[in-house]
Amino acid sequence: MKIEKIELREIRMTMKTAFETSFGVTQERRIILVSISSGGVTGYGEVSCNETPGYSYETTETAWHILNDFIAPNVIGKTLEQPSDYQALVKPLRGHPFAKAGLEIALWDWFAKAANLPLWKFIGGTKTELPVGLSVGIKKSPEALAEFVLEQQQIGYQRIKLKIGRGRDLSYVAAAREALGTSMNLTVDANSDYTLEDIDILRELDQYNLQYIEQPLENDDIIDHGTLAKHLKTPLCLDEPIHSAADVRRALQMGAAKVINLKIGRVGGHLESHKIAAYCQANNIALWCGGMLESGVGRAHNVALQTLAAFTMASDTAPSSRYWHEDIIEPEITMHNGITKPLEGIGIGVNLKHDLIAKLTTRVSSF
Ligand code: OSB
Ligand code: MG
Repeated sequence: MKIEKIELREIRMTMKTAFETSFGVTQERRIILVSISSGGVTGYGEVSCNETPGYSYETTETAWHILNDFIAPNVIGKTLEQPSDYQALVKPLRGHPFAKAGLEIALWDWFAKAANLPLWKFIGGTKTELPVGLSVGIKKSPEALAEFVLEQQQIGYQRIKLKIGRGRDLSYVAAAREALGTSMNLTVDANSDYTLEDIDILRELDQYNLQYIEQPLENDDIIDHGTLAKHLKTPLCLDEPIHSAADVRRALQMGAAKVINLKIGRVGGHLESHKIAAYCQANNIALWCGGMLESGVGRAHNVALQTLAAFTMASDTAPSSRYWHEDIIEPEITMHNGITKPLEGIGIGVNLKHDLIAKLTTRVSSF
């Protein structure tokens, strides 16, 4: 295919409720939608980094800069035989995986549509029942958290992950565990709020029978997580420092993680995601797909990815209605009894609501 047209479009979407993590509060999302057209077929992607450099150094603004000034001008007019040909075009650009992924995943959607296949089948997915976990932002008090997670458990989520931070940890986890009972899959995500000096607090978490503790230490660390793991019974899960299959290999070598949270944007797209999935499967590392408060476009890509057999734990693909009054896709992502199913339409399997998207648009750049 020859890339005839690329469109970058920033939209603003207001979340139903604010989402608080150890690095900040999100209420309004700024999302870049990427579309690629060729031969009458259009593929769609989304840049899923945050607005502020709290989770990653990338922001909506840096991704706009990288895509608009470097990636799109270099990719327009090029001919690709397969989605992986894109890698050679972005190789000279260091870092910025979320920006790179926005366009890369649109290419996968295009190639799947051109092959007349749903994306999940195009990438070799086989799972048809995908367990859904919920990521719960930090709440005002342990009591408020306990009440909220109980409601969510009744909705059917198969795993509940609590965002924690220093000073907002043990009493919250204790209250949630008490409310949910002993058998519910419960996890915590610290988004890098602790250091090795907090080892005593982190050891206290062992008593709550957590499925894993996600990213307690620095965002680019693998080595200290290996040290910490020796002091804990609870398995560790890495999120922020994993950008490639090679990073997963390093984590395994350091004993730093038994579980990996894979986010398509953080690793630069589908191709690296598939390599990580294959590596985890071959090495018995538990794997699940994380969320970045995406619109339905990003979530549809996440759903397709999780159909790979390597995904062994519930993923953060909550239904559209959890975050949005109205999502930008139809059909919306739904969940029944804690399960979401792969989308059977071709490509990402959803249509974009172009009228709604036009109303949410703040800027457009066309190539
Ligand atoms: O650590 O998983 C995280 C959102 C923004 C930044 C980091 C994270 C998150 C989430 C969102 O947990 C979960 C979701 O999209 O459902
Ligand atoms: Mg995380």
